[in-house]
Amino acid sequence: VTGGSVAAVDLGATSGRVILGQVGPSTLRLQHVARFPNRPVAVPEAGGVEGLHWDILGLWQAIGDGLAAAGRATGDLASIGVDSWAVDYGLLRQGRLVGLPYHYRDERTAGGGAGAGVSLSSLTETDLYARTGIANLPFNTVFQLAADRAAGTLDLADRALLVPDLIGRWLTGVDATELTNASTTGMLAAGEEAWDAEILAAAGVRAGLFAPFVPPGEAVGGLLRPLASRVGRDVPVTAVGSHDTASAVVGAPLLDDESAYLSSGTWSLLGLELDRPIVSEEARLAGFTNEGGVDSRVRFLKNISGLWLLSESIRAWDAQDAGGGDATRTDATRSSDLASLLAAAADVTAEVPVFDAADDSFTAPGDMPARIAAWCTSHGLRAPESRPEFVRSILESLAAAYAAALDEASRLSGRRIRTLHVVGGGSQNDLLCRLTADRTGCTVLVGPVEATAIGNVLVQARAAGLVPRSSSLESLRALVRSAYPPRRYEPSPAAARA
Ligand code: LFR
Repeated sequence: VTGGSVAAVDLGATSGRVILGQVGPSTLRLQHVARFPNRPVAVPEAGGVEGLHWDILGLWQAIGDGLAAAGRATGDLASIGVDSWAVDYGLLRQGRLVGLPYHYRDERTAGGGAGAGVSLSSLTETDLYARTGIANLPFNTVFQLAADRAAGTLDLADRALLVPDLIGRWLTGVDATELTNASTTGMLAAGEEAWDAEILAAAGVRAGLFAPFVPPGEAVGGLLRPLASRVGRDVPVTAVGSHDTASAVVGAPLLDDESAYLSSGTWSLLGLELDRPIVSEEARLAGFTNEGGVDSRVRFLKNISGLWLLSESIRAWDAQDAGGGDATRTDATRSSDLASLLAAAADVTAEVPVFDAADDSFTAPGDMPARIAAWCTSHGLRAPESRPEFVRSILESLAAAYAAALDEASRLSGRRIRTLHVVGGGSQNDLLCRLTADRTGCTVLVGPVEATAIGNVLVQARAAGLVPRSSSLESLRALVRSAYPPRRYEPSPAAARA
């Protein structure tokens, strides 16, 4: 075991990256070799928008360039792995894309899901949860496929590939369905590595539409010719936790059973790593999901909105300012620059409303401050007034949602939780970390920021033998902890957990 390099392709909410990981038994170093925008494309039609789609071909080109750069940056590239967000997919017929892959924030499934809009014959929300353990989010693949069926496009397809698997096909020529991401379709039997035949039938999905499963750590195939020569050698593509959150949980340096994780970015994914799913009605009502993790662990977590609330608010304010804005505001309250907004939010002393950050009404792109204000008004709360108040209200609401979700996770699993590991881009938000420690009463251990890329890198490194192939997730996390010692926030004395 002598170490070497692997390349992680990570397609995130605003950008895609190719990151080299240098890994050895006691080494873990990342080097960014390419960064490119990942902007969903709103395709217009008369009177509105046809749909919100992936810019999949633009990304593919950028990934090829990034991998070529990775090949130039190192002489010993041992593997490539791809991750992205969950649930989205491409439909193909005889290898050709049937239409543009949809982005899950497209409104075609808004307000949908079992029991509303999209029906899966006689399967109720309770049935679906008991069978899959997957929370009923309107954009789950199963509901998106139902929308495709209604539009007639599903019938055209002979193959569906989740986005990282679609990239995998273009890299290697091999179709596979990576298991952690497959769990987010809402069609896998809970705790098993098999489709639920009844759900497939109810959704009108033919057995065989999806490719055979591949677990994280297994080889997908070798690079196809033109790309292999650009990269400089025939590098194997390895399945990783291709659901970005699955990779982030690998990269979260959890210490023990009293540790929870919060993957903080566009979304806040807060939960526990378990050996077995919890599919009780109570867990369903609390909004918890049981996604597939690396090494067959279960990611028992809740989807809470995240810094999306803030980034969409800033987008709305920028648009207002470009249109002339409100001349009566002082400079500090007019700013839409993140750093100054956060500084001003830290100084807010007025009481701000706490709204339900997990509410579906905040999922689609739009005027977030207006939606937050509407939520507050319809729940009898005074809406925030200034921009700093909105920002403070968003961060307080996120922290409050984390505290509530931690209590639920603890109650449902019977575990006591003392430590919350915050990883991902949102972990850089100092005010949010502070509010999180105070509202949860937990010790908050922060970092690494790049947990997703690290999880992607480590699963490949283990498969390639750059660290012992027998390494447990615990020993991979020990490597993370020593390479990226976490920053610590303690709750203020009045807030500490009893
Ligand atoms: C985070 C994430 C979440 C998933 C959401 C939509 O990036 O993958 O885990 O629920 O995006 O796919």
